[in-house]
Amino acid sequence: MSTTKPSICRLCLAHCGILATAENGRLVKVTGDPDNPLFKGYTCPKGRALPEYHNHPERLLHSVKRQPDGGFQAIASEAAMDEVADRLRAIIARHGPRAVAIYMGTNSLPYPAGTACSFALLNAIGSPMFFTSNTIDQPNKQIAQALHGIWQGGDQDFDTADSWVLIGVNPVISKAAGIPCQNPAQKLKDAVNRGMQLVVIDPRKSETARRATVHLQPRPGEDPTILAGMIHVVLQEQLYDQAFVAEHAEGLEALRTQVAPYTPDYVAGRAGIEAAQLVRAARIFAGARRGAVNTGTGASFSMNSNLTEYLALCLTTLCGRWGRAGDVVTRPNAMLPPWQPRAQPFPPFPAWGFGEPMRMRGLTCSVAGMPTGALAEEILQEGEGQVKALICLGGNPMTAWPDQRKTYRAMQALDLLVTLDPQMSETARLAHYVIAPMLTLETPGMSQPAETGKYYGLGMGIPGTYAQYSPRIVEPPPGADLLEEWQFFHGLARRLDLDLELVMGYGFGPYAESPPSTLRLGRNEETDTETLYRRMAANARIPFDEVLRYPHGHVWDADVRIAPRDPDCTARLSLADTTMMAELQAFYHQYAQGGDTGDYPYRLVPRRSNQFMNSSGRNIARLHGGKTYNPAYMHPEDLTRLGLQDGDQVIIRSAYDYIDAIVEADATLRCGVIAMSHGFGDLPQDDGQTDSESGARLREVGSNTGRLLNTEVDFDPYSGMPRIGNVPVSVTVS
Ligand SMILES: Nc1nc2c(c(=O)[nH]1)N[C@H]1C(S)=C(S)[C@@H](COP(=O)(O)OP(=O)(O)OC[C@H]3O[C@@H](n4cnc5c(=O)[nH]c(N)nc54)[C@H](O)[C@@H]3O)O[C@H]1N2
Ligand SMILES: Nc1nc2c(c(=O)[nH]1)N[C@H]1C(S)=C(S)[C@@H](COP(=O)(O)OP(=O)(O)OC[C@H]3O[C@@H](n4cnc5c(=O)[nH]c(N)nc54)[C@H](O)[C@@H]3O)O[C@H]1N2
Ligand code: SF4
Ligand SMILES: [Mo]
Repeated sequence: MSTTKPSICRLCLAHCGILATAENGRLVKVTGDPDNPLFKGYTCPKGRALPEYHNHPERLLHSVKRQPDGGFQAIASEAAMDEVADRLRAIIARHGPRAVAIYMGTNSLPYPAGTACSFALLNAIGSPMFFTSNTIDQPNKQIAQALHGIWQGGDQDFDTADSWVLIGVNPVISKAAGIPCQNPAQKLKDAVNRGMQLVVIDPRKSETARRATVHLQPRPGEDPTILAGMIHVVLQEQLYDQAFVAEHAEGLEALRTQVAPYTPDYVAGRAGIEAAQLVRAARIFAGARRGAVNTGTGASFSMNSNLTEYLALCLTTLCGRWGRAGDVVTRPNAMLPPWQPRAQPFPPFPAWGFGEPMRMRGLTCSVAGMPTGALAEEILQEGEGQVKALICLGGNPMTAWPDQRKTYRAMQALDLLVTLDPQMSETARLAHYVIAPMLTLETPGMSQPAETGKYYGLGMGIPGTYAQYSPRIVEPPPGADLLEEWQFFHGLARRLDLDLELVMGYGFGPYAESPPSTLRLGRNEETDTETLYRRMAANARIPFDEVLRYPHGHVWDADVRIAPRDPDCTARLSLADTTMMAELQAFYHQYAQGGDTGDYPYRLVPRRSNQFMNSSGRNIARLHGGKTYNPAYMHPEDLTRLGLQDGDQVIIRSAYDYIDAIVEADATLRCGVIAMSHGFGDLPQDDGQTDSESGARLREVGSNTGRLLNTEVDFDPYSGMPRIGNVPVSVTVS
C-alpha cells in the first residue's frame, strides 16, 4: 500500500515542506510539496534523499556499547540508559557536576524537545557545561548585536528590497542566511529581475555572487577592511540617513575617526580589489531605499569576525536599513509568541565575561554560549573541574571541532563518551555508548525551530507568519529499538531522580521579544512528542490546533506593524563600542606591520556542498555520485604554476599539521585561495600506513580540514572560536 503525506524536511534550517511517500510502511520517495504555500514545491537534493537516509543499510537500528576489545555490541535502549545513568552518577559523585558536559551539533535542530530536555537535564544535574556548534560557527553574530544593540523593529524584507549586501555567505547553496531559504536561487533571480542591486563580497564567484551587480573578490580575511572602507565612503559622501542616526544611534564621530584611514585606495591595496568597485558598492547600498547586510561563515571563520559583524551592523544603521514605524514586521512569529515591536533600539548589553569560567585562556561564557573551541582542552587539562563525561547529540566533534588530533586525544581521555547518532560516525567510533535515534520522518516535526533562526543572526528565520506541523510519517523499521532524543534525556532524568524544567527563550542574552517560558516534565510523567510540541508552542501567535488544520503549512495574514518609538525610550544603537573601535585601530596597524605569508602562500577557506550537510550524506550514493571525498578546489592558474592537474594528490600544510588532499580546478576562485568543505576524512588511527594505502583511503573518505587548525593560537578572546577559514597553508606535490 502506498501513501503520500505532507511533511517537513528538517535536514537544514530551511525546513522545506515536502511530500513523503511510503510503501508498506517504508519511506520510498520525497519530493517538494507544490501545495506548500511558502516553498511551492521546492526541495534540494539532500531532502529528496531522505528515503536513503532512513533506509540506509549502515543505519543503527539498535544502540551499541563499546566492548573491552574495542568492538561494539548491541544493547537494549533501556539497558543503555540504565548504564549511562549509573556511570553519570558515579562521575558526579566523584568529580562533581561540572565534570559532565553536553555538546549539541547541527542535527539537534530537527528535535527541539531533545535540545530542551538535554539542557534541562544538565541544569538539573547542576552542570553549566552546555556547548553547541554555535561557538564554532557564527558566535560573532550575537556578540556584535550585543555590542551594537538590537533594532527591535527587525530587518527589512528581501522581497521588497532594492539592494542587498552579502558577505562570506552563499545562501543559494547553504540556505543559511541572507536570501530567504525557501528556494533562494529563484528568490534571488526574481529579485535581480525586479531590479535589486546585489553586492557580494567573497573570494570565490559563488553561485550567489554570479548574480551580483558588484562582486568584490578580495583576499580572505579583509571583510573588516572592506566594511570600514564602505562606511568611510558613506560618511564622506554624506550618503547616510542623518535623521535616523540622530534619533537612534550614538558614536558617529568616533566611528568617523576610526574609519578615516580606510580610504578606498588603502582598502583596495590591502584587500586586493578595485577602489572604484568599493566606492560603487557603497553607493549602491547607501543610495537604495531598502535592503540589508548579511554575513556567513566565510566572514566568521577568518578572524576579527566580531568586528566584521559589528561594522556590518553599523553600515545597516547608518543607512537606516531597519524596519520602520508603520512597516509590516518581516518576522512576526507564528509558532513563537506574538509580540509588538517598536521602531527603537534595545540598548547594547554585555557580550561576554559571565557564567562559568573556562579553566583556560581567560575564556568565559558569552551571549553565543560556552566556547566549544576550548572544550577539548577542558577534557584534557587535569585538575579540579575537569570534564570527564560528554554527551553529544546531533554532532560529530571528530570531523567538526578544530584541531582534530587534540579532539581525538580528548575523546579518548573521557571516562564516558555517549553520542546519539544514526550511524557510526567518526565520533561514535570512539564512544562508549552510541544511542540509536529515530530519524526525522519517524518523529513529529514543526516549523518552530526554523523560526528561531532569527535569534541567531540577521537574515535568518522565516519571513512571514508561516507554520507547519507534521505527525510521524513512517514507523521505525521493524525490529528496531530506537529512542527520540528527548526520550533519552528524560530516561536519564528518571534514573537520576531528577525532574526537567524545559526553558523556551525568545531572544538571546537579556534581549527577548517576550519573557522565557518554562515547562516542567516530571521524572515519571508519561508524555509524547506531539504533547511536548503542543506545550512548547503554547504561547504561540498561531494556536497549535490552528496550525494542525493545515497539513501543507499555511501563511497567515497577521499584518503586524511596527509601532513608533516610545517617547520615553532613551536607548541608542552604538556605532563606536570601545572594544570594537580599539580592534579596528589595531587591525589597521597589524597590516602596516606586514603579512605572515612567507612559508604558507595560500589561504584555505570553507565551502559548503549542495549534496552534503556537513559530515552527513557522505555514504549516500545518490548524493555523492561516486565521489566520496572533498576536493581541494584551486584556481587553474595555481594548478598550472604547481604543475598539477585535476585529481592529483597534494599535501596541504599549515603551521600546525598537514593533510593529504586531491586537487580540482575551479576558476571561480581568486588565485591563491583554496576552498574545501569540512566534515570529511578519517580518524587519526585510520591513517594509512603506506603511501598507496593512504592514497586509496583519501579517495574514499577525503581530508579532515580541522587537522590544520589550532585552537590556542589565533582565537577570538570572547567566543573562543579559532581561525577556521583564511588559514595560511602551503601546497606541495606528494
Ligand atoms: N574545518 C572546519 N571546521 C568546521 C566548519 C568548517 O567549515 N570547517 N564548520 C563549522 C560549523 S559552521 C559547524 S555548524 C560545525 C558542525 O558541527 P557538528 O554539528 O558537530 O557536525 P555535523 O557534521 O553537522 O554532525 C552531525 C552529526 O549528526 C548525525 N545525525 C544525522 N542525522 C541525525 C539525526 O537525525 N539525529 C541525530 N541525533 N544525529 C543525526 C550525523 O551522522 C553526524 O554525525 O562544524 C564546524 N567546524
Ligand atoms: N548544502 C548545505 N547547506 C548547509 C550546510 C552544508 O554543509 N551543506 N551547512 C550548514 C551550516 S552548519 C552552516 S553554518 C551554513 C553556512 O552557510 P554559509 O555561511 O553560506 O557557508 P558557505 O556556503 O560555505 O559560504 C561561505 C562563503 O564564504 C566565502 N569565504 C571564504 N572565506 C571568506 C572570507 O574571508 N571573506 C568573505 N567575505 N568570504 C569568504 C566562501 O568562498 C563561500 O562562498 O550552511 C548550512 N547549510
Ligand atoms: S534545503 Fe534543507 S530543508 Fe530543504 S530539502 Fe534541502 S536539506 Fe531539506
Ligand atoms: Mo554551522
